[in-house]
Amino acid sequence: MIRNKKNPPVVSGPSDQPVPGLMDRRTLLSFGAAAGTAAAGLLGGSAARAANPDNLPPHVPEWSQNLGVGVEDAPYGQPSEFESEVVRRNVSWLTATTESSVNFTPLHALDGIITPNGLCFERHHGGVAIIDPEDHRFMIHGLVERPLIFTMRDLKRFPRISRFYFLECAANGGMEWRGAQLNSCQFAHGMVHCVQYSGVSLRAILESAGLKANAKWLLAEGADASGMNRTIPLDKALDDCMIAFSMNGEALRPEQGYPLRLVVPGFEGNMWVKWLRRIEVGDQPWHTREETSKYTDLLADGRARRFTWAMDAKSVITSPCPENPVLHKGHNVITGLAWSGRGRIRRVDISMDGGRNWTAARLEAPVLPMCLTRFYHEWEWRGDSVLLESRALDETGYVQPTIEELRNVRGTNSIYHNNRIQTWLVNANGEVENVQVS
Ligand SMILES: Nc1nc2c(c(=O)[nH]1)N[C@H]1C(S)=C(S)[C@@H](COP(=O)(O)O)O[C@H]1N2
Ligand SMILES: [Mo]
Repeated sequence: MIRNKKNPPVVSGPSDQPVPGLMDRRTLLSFGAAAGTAAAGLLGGSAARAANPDNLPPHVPEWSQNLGVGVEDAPYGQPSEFESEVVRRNVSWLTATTESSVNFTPLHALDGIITPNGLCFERHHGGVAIIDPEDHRFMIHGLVERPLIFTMRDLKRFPRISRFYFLECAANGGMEWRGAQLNSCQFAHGMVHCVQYSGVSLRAILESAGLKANAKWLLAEGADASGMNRTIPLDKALDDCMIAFSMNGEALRPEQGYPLRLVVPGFEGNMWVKWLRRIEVGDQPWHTREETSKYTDLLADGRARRFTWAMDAKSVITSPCPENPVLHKGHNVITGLAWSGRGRIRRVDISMDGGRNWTAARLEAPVLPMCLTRFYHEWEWRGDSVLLESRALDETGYVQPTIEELRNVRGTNSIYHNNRIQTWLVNANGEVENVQVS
């Protein structure tokens, strides 16, 4: 077993704070103070805060004795101040500048399948472009009958669709190829988010421009300083791509591409061009920087895979995890997320012994294609050390591989597309560590 080598700079949890005493569910219910502390730890990493006895039964708590805050105080709602630890975080040593950088979704603190807009990880190559939608134009040109330039208002008159999809950066988990590195669910897995997009189908836009007979490929380009661009195969564009202007019901956030982004369901995040300014139609791939020097998979023999578009099935247990130690013996809920860029998740298996024996977890509805799927598993913990794993299977029959199986095919030159089975070592004191088993 290989233990993680580096601790990330900012993670609250077992390394900073003592894990509260272990207790069974009955004891927990009769000691409300301890229960409050434990719950705070699970949700926000603030496990050390002790309850104020003046607010506990039989006292009337302070918030019941005074009027609350008036409605005008928060024209745009914010999370409770007690959730201030639930934020995107970056790893300061990872990139030289914040304009070409990434931060990570706090997966360990979320439930269900939707990522709140303010917690969606961000990845950009030239900073967040601040675009006035009145001045934004989207152009379609190349091998089309009618080159067109659209305003945002033009686009909003097309038939509208709304769909739930995950977006995962191909580099998610990319630091873990040579061993467990980051003792954190957020840093080892948080380059993924899942929201409901609203917009128009790319097919409708392409049809309005009229494709020429030799049209086979598209180039999508962003209006940010990086002018990031990627080649998209026409089949995919006509199948399920979207041009989105909303996420989770409101306008896209600036960091997610306001006012317009391309949605390429199931494909690597790099192809989901933000601040979308043009699509050029061509008859062959462009082989831009982002699909040659970057976002290709270097194999052991020195050759690189040309395109790796679809994100293979993957899963991770988000509790327990390094940020969420196990606080109680006896009954516990294991939960996590599974996803596949090739369709629906069919099953998620849980192992307590590093992958020797498996039992199926319960998938929570809805189970949608190319969308995060939430799973739960009931667990009686006896206080022994456990090698906890989850393994996703998708509707194509694909099974999430071990790191060993991945290395056998891919070698260790890779950065991208690391969908290995994650092992969390639950120690006898309840602390959880990122480890790799072989
Ligand atoms: N125009 C533009 N689009 C972009 C990028 C960018 O830097 N510029 N980054 C890409 C990468 S590498 C990823 S993983 C996703 C990240 O999307 P998010 O910031 O919404 O999480 O956007 C992609 N689209
Ligand atoms: Mo990415």
